[in-house]
Amino acid sequence: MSMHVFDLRDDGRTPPDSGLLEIVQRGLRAQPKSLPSWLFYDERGSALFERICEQPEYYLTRCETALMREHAASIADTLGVDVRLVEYGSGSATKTRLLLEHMASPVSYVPVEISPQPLRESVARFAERFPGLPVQPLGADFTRPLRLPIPPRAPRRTVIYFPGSTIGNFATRDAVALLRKMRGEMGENGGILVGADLKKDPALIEAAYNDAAGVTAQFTLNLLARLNRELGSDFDLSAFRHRAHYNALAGRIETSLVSQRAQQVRVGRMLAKFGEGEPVRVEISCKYSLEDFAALAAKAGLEVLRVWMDPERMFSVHYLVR
Ligand code: AVI
Repeated sequence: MSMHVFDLRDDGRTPPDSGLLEIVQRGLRAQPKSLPSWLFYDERGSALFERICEQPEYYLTRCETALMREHAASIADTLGVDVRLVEYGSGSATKTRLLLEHMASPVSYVPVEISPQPLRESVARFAERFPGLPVQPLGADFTRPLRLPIPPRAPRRTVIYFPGSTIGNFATRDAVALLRKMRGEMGENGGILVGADLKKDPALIEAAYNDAAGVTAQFTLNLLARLNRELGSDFDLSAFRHRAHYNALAGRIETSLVSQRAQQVRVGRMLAKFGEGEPVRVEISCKYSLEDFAALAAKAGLEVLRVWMDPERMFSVHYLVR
């Protein structure tokens, strides 16, 4: 089990302890080249991600919010009373608010977030909206084992909320390891409420990652700007292009930065060579059928107790139990 948790450190989603330079050099030495997707989320990258969520092609946020508007009462009813709600991430304002509004006597709300500023904002937001609700922020990387704060009173159950299809950014083996870790944290009687994007017309999926306004392309390229700033590397941003392609066989979007010409880039003392058209993989976004997701959960020793979908059946939220 702890082996699996440590495996998560190489999954492309998990911020490391070891030096950034080392991680980047290792990724650029690999064949094919790849860089971890957590590198997207510096201040500008996080702001760009917010803008992605507003793009008309990026249906995920719109559909998950519609789902929560439609089903929050039923979801809250399924979770039951006296729940401690632990959210992986810093309180996706609308969705979490909708859920908490319908929950009967929640014991506490525990947002888990590695970046201090979003965590502070989340606490302020929820304290204002739910004055009677104990908010117990936890500054931590949710992919690592967590020590949850002692709740103000004994909860009937702990529910881990993981919205937004972030589970899809983990390869299967790492997603299973993460679900297994959650299974331990929720305890015997607990549950996991997790958002997952559904398989659908590949054209719709591809459009979501190739918005016409080019925000996703900016988001992807910002990764190189971040490396230039933080490592002093000399990536020429105009010599790389964003590419997001739906691999129907694997059921996932594969996002790469593609070198537009043969070039060399200095990264620390390393001179990284890129061929013309050579891709650097920076993200995967897995899409599931309901059966796929149930099979994934089963690998982690979990079963789907209930599933909800938005009216267009684009997005799903699953309630998993032991
Ligand atoms: C955070 N995650 C669920 C997003 C996704 O859809 O995979 C990240 C993203 N990458 C490009 N657009 C959005």
